[in-house]
Amino acid sequence: MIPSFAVVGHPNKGKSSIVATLAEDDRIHIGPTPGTTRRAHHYTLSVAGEPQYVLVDTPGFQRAREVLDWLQSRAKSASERPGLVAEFVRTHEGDVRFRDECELLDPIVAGAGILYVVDGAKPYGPEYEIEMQILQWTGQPRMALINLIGSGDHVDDWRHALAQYFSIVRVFDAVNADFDNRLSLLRGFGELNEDWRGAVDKAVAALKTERRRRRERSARDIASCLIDSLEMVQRVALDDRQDVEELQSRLMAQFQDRIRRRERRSRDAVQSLYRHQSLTREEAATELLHSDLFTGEGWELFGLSRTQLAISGALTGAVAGGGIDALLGGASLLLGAGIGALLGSAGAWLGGEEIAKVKVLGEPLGGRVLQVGPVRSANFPWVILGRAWVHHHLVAERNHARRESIASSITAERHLMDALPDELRRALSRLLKRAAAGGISAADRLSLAQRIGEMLENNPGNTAVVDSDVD
Ligand SMILES: Nc1nc2c(ncn2[C@@H]2O[C@H](COP(=O)(O)OP(=O)(O)OP(=O)(O)O)[C@@H](O)[C@H]2O)c(=O)[nH]1
Ligand SMILES: [Mg+2]
Repeated sequence: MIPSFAVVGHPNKGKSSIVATLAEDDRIHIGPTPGTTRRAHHYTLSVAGEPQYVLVDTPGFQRAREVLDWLQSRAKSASERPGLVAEFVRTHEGDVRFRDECELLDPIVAGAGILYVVDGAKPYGPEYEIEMQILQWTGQPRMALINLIGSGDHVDDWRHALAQYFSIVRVFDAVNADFDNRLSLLRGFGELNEDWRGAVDKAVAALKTERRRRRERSARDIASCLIDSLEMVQRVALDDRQDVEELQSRLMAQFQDRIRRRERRSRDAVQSLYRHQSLTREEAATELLHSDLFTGEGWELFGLSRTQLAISGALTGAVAGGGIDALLGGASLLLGAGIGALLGSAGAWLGGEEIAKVKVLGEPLGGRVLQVGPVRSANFPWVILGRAWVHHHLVAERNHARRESIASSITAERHLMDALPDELRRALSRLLKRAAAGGISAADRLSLAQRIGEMLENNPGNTAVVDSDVD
């Protein structure tokens, strides 16, 4: 049997937030008003289809005093107490006055461990003692979690009070806890009861493996997105009556949209690997990372600096492709106009290099085709990579109790990619050049995914300030 833990306490202390974090479930209802959770719900955390532990979200205590009076009026010896709690639940099932108490005590009576949640930002008060006594009477293994909602600090008082009723007392930030905090809390569950230790150790190991797997799969997906974006072309048949310039802007817009969509698909894939599906839905209409893929600002932030581009040798080839490839003389003059404006300032610091070539291709049967792409700007793959890196970081570190949308701002350094370890940047550079040349080999594709995996292990926040903040 896998261990289960009932998360209990006063209303509005962050119980559901803790469940959301530990069960990796961002659909759990969390709200600012007491009484958000009305019924007990079981959430199983599974890794690769295998259940590891169960968390039970419960409503808060409403009539603790009456419950304790009922228990105390019947108990003659300590040995009877757990049985009496069970009897309380049995006799009050269906009694609306004690619905919340029955909901929260029922899983404990059934064998769940207790996680008692308090808010360490608010002062300790004797009313909590009644709840703690009831929990003590259940006789189940129990841990207290001091959550901090707000800025007050009464943690010491709480510790003194809680230590009398709980074998383990921990401070746990339900909303900001990172992966290591979570693992450390889980290990604590194993200390509560010998019988659970094996299962808890297994869960910790499974979560670590899963995290590595998610990173590797994200890297594979980002590599595919990168290759698809580098290989993308958009074509349209050209006839003599059409306004070529108008057609050309439309084609360029469509082309950019397709790359944006491909990038968004990759974002969704990464978010779903980390079980942030609700976030995906929320974000569908808006750009996750504020700057658009094709604006100069984004290129300044996410790509490589000109110096690094030059050092890595990425500039050659890209610069060589300077003009518009005109296969059909006259038309190329028309096509040449306005491309810089279309592309904004994206390549400005590369001397006005265009992102993608626009070509007019002659067709064997006499028709003509206007083609845009593939993208040949040297910094383009780095910008895609930089954006994916920041996004992955925000998602991987994100807690499932967080409800605001993802936003990122990078304020310190520019040229995020300059911060990569030299060896890794050089390796990536080699692979990106081969990808840009088209027809990347299976072996190179694999190496690219591996190298991107290495990149994801680094924290982009080490060199630049990355915030995940309320919009
Ligand atoms: N800043 C901050 N807010 C938190 C934290 N934990 C919970 N909250 C907020 O506190 C409120 C209550 O959180 P819930 O998780 O719904 O609390 P609950 O104990 O399940 O509440 P009920 O179901 O109503 O008993 C929500 O607005 C949360 O966003 C925290 O660690 N930090
Ligand atoms: Mg709740």
